[in-house]
Amino acid sequence: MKRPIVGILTATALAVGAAATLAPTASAAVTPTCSATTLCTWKDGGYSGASYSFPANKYVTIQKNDLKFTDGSLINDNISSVYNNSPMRATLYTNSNYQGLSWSLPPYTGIYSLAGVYNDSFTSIYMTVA
Ligand SMILES: [Ca+2]
Repeated sequence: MKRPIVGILTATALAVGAAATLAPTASAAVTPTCSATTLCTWKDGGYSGASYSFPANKYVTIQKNDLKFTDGSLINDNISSVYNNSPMRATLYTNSNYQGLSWSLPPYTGIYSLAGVYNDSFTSIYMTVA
């Protein structure tokens, strides 16, 4: 009788692990280096690697602007961590023109490491008064 029970528990643990892997990791504990009143983006997870800071007073379609990180690589479909160091709300979208899947960041919050469908996928960003 023990074997079936162990089997069920293992399957449940694996399902929880898979779900956690797909969700972005929000982190309030780590505050990155990010200029005031900007939305900072990084090529790599952990607020590391090449970066780019968007002024927190406009919306941006990354793809159309051909914006690049500090190392010259395209920002489009390449953001792996982001921090909103501004009093505005920032919503990032996987498609241009603020469409597709989205992730909304309240003021002064970030995503330490994007994962799953959100990693290397953002193409437009819209910022509004929080
Ligand atoms: Ca990346």
